[in-house]
Amino acid sequence: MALLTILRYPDARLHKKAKPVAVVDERIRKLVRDMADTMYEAPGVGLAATQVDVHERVIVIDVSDEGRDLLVLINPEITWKSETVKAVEEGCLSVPGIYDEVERAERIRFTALDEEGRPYEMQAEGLLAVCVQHEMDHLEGKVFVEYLSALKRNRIKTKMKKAERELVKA
Ligand code: GNR
Ligand code: NI
Repeated sequence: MALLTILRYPDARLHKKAKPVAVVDERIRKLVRDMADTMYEAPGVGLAATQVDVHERVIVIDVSDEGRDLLVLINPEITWKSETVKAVEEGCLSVPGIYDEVERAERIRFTALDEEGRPYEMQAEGLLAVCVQHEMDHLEGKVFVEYLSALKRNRIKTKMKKAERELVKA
């Protein structure tokens, strides 16, 4: 088992746009395993490769109660979004301790490849729909705090930088 380091906001590398995976091979399957270990250990319900400084389009999600229902999304594309949106409180492993509401499409359909490179399509609602949209934003270099007001975002930046300094001192 290998745990990866999760980048913390504000880190410029969180704003890099991820490139599509060309072939789903053993290297990608190892990345998926390490990302899943890192997500479960955190613990979190999702993790995008961008957060572990790998700029390829790979996401792991597990929104199950017991936490052993891993969903792997490689090169995901949203093919449909409901017009209805819902504001849900979000958090992010790259912005620990910060929670705020973000409006997302209530229901989505998406396509992706699994860890064997097989294409699939899925419809999602509830926490899964929120999580897929949150993780796909990471692949575009977007962190959820960018939906908040500049005032809130600047407060969060200051708080995160202070926490970072405390960590370095300790
Ligand atoms: O663990 C996580 N919980 C969460 C809760 C509400 C909305 C989105 C998320 S994703 C987050 C893990 C994470 O940062 N993924 O990028
Ligand atoms: Ni996140």
